[in-house]
Amino acid sequence: MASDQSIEETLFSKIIRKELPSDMLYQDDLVTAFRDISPRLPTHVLIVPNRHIPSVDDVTPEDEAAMGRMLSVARKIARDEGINDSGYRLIINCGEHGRQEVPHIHMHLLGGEDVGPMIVRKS
Ligand code: DGP
Repeated sequence: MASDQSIEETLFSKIIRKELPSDMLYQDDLVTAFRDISPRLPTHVLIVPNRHIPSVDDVTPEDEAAMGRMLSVARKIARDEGINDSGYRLIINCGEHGRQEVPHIHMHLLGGEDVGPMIVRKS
C-alpha cells in the first residue's frame, strides 16, 4: 500500500533523494538546501525538511528538530555566501494567502542586495 507521503510528495522530495537535479548546497539527516530555480536575488536558496511536511499548518512537535535545523542551516549558508554581515531575509509562505506554490514546507533565504520592503500591499 502506498503511504500518504508518497501520494502527496512534491518534486522537492525527488530533489532531496537526488532523483531530480538541483544546485544542492547542503544536506544532512534532517534538512536539504538547494538554490531556487528562479532566483529573485543574487542569493536565493530553499531550505527544506527531508521529511515531507506540506506546510507550516502541518508542523507537529516531532518536526521541531528539523524546523530548528532549518534556521541553523540558513545561518551557515548565509555565512558561506558572504551575506551574513549585509543581512538577508528568511520567508516561509503558507497556504493560499501566503502564496505557497510547492506543498513541501520550505524556507527562502534571500540576500546579496537590499531585499526591499517586507510587504508591498495591493492598492
Ligand atoms: P513558494 O511560492 O514559497 O511555494 O516557492 C516555491 C519556490 O520553489 C519558487 O521560488 C520556485 C521554486 N521551485 C519550483 N520548482 C523548483 C525546482 O524544480 N527546482 C528548484 N530548485 N526550485 C524550484
